Amino acid sequence: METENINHEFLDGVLEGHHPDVYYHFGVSSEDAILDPLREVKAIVMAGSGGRIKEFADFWSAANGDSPIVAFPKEDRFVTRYTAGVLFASHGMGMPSASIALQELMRMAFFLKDGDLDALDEVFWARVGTSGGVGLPGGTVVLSSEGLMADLRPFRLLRGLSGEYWFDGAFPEATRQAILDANADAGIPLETGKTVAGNEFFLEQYRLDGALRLESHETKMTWLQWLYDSGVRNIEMEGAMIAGYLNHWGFSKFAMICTTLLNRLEGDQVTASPEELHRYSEDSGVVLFNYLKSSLLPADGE
Ligand code: R2B
Ligand code: URA
Repeated sequence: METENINHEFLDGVLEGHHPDVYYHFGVSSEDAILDPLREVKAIVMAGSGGRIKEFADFWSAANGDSPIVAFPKEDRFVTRYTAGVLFASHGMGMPSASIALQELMRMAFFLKDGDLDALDEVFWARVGTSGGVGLPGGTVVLSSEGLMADLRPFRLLRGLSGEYWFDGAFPEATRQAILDANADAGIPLETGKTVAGNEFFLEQYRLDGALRLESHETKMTWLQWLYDSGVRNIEMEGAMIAGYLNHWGFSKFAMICTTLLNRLEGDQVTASPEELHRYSEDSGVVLFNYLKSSLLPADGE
């Protein structure tokens, strides 16, 4: 872990009892007993939608002998469930929303692990989501090797007085390989590649079907081809920030698992049927759970 990048000035005071930490958008604080069982957390799984979080938690509870599910009371921003060592939390759409969820989850993880950096580094983080494929058909699950912004540079934020804050978008190779290994027999089309996070579903993803249209067919195809030639295989809206923040604290186990809903080289509109969308979404969950089972559940016979 990169301890110098952790906000000890604020977070150590929580551990020392000087002040609580209020995870405002999750509706809980470090003083709430609801967090007690979460001290055992081994994985934190994020997804865009709250519905998905509830389905994931139900599945993981059933896979663990109907393990009890803890639900945070506030659900108007993010939906959260904890069961059998895994904290599932929604993050909404886009980096401004997901960064709020992630910063509060990182603070919560620090508190839950009592500031023990070795224990913290054992926690596996994942975002499971949807994306537009770049040269891949709908229904392909992409494991991200790197998260970049639309200009193929890493995530950055405005630093009002002096330029920008920059982050490292790499996803750890060993975790990616472990997920691939856990899914070798899954029968799900799995690819690895770079992922672009757009700040906008339409304009920063060069769609021509938005209310605003600022690109032509030629500029769109030039951008998409540049992405493809640079090793990008899908486009979504959070990964560059998520990798950047987790790298900033120095976590070593995290991944992004996103299914493609369409091939952006062939179009802009998501025309897959509800049944296809459901299957695509299930597949990315299967890839996650195969890994969680291989890494968190005791092997047969133990
Ligand atoms: C993928 O899908 C959402 C937009 O439809 C967004 O959250 C993302 O990254
Ligand atoms: N999510 C995105 O951000 N882009 C797509 O094309 C599909 C899903």
